[in-house]
Amino acid sequence: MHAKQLRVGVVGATGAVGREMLKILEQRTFPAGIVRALASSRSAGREIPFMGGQLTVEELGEDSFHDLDLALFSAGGSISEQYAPIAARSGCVVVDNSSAWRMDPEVPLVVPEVNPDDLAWHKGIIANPNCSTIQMVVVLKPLHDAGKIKRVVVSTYQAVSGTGQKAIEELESQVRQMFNMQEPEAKVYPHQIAFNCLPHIDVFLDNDYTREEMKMVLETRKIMGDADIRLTATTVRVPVFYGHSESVNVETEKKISAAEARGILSQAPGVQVLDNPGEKIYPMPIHAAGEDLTFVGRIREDESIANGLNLWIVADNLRKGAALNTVQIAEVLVDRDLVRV
Ligand code: NAP
Ligand code: 3JN
Repeated sequence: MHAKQLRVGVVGATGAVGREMLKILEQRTFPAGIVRALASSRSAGREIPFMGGQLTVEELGEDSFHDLDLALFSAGGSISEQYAPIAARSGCVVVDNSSAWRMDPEVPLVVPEVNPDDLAWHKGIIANPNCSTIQMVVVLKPLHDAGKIKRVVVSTYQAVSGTGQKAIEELESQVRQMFNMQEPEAKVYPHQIAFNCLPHIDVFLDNDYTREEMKMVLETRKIMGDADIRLTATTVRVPVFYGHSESVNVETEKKISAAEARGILSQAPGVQVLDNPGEKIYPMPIHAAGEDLTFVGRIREDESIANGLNLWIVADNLRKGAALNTVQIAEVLVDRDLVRV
């Protein structure tokens, strides 16, 4: 079948990530003949604008995939666990945004700027990494190639859109409540998020790290193909709507000066260096929101060790962190003829 006739399903099409996926399919004129929007029975029948027309949301079911070639999933881990194998068995290739399949050795975990060749060994399911991992590895990979990374210490500043549509609404309504002298009501997060920071993303594990923190450790090693990289993370939710920021400290085997790092990163695919302290130029979430690149600045040598760098990395978490990376994976699958149509 010609690529133009690709039949694509978006699972979780009504959510924060799903809606961004539809936007990106449209913006990048993805070669789809048919696009179907799938979600739960709650939103079946709803209309979503797409390519100048409307898509009617269909309820996801086991028979949703037999006439699809490609499905982009963003409806949570339990939906992916249940439906991705059903889709793959029926010949529909899945690109999954959840953590359900990321660490499965049979499933490639891909950031197209870093490890596109891993797509060659897919068996029907491909995993999209966590947003905080994606924006970090597009910057780390060229530095790893230049000087071999030994250790990374990262702290994140993550926007509420990472939690989904209800969290975006919660920050909005808490800000409104506080300006009206009312008690802010917390339903999505365990504490008030407006004018606050929560060092708590996803659940706490037995080692007292959160699952978000451990995702960054394990996913980075798998994507970079280097089990020896040591990494430790602290992930923090901040009252920002769109755009995750990260403070990243990197120790390399071979010294990379700040000037060399700027040169390397200015050539890196998907990366833009914004680093001019004299002019007060550095990446910020207000500028990264709606953009496709990952921005890096505040590039400094870590003066406390021989071979260290400090970096500040910002990207749109719903785009590069989720929907865009998923669509980019799908584009590589199409370009390399890795979708069975
Ligand atoms: P969201 O705004 O809450 O949207 C959830 C979506 O899942 C909605 O479309 C919802 O449909 C759908 N859904 C829920 N239950 C369903 C069911 N039983 N059957 C079919 N569809 C169902 O959440 P989001 O922020 O878009 O995130 C969705 C998922 O994407 C997350 O759970 C996570 O796994 C993944 N994600 C990944 C990253 C990343 O870092 N790569 C970032 C964010 C999210 P209804 O409208 O019918 O409820
Ligand atoms: O919190 C963020 O900023 C990113 C959230 C990602 C997320 C949210 C709910 C479930 C994930 C993920 O992609 O890791 C999951 C999941 O475990 O699938």
